[in-house]
Amino acid sequence: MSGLRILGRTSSINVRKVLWTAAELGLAFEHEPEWAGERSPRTPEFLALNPNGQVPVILDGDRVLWESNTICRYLVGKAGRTDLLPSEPFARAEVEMWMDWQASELNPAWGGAFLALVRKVPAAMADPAAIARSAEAWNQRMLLLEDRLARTGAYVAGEAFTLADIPLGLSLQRWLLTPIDRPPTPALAAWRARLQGRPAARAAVDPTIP
Ligand SMILES: N[C@@H](CCC(=O)N[C@@H](CS)C(=O)NCC(=O)O)C(=O)O
Repeated sequence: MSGLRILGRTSSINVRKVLWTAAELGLAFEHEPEWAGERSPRTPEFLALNPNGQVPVILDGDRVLWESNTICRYLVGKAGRTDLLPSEPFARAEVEMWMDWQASELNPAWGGAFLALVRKVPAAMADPAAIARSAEAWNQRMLLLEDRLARTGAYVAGEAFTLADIPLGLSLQRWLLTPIDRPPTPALAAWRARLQGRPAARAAVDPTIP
């Protein structure tokens, strides 16, 4: 089959990274939101695409990729959009640094609080101390991001919008829509307004989905 297919439910923040990136690039694609929704990603059919049994997965023709940040970098690279992911090694590494930070430091911090308070997973809801610890760790990392945005005064990697703004912008939305006590974050609020002004973000991102 030719064409780009994006597999995965829209409630997944990792799927939304890919949808937003595709919108920024103006790509034509087919979205299959039933995966990890009404269709299990643990079937042999899906596991043949991604042995982790997770979304997102993309098929670009008959070529398959998984890992959301990698998919976003691939799509941007294929489109030749060096404004979103620079070719100069240091500038590129700065963008990738913040993308990796989202995946490896920020994302694990919200686990307990998000699963309990938004997903309402019973095992997570049963441990209030773990929820409080997660909320505290999450807030601490969001304050680090607040400090970064206060310094750049614009976007995560500097004056211009880059690929780093996509995973982190979605992470900010998740934080704001999770019922925890949050410290004031004026630089994040100003950045969110800038992101929400982007036509691709308005088209691809439902601002009510945590
Ligand atoms: N590191 C992976 C994580 C993917 C992931 O955690 N996907 C979740 C949804 S956000 C998933 O598919 N969970 C299995 C399920 O919902 O059945 C990525 O960034 O793509």
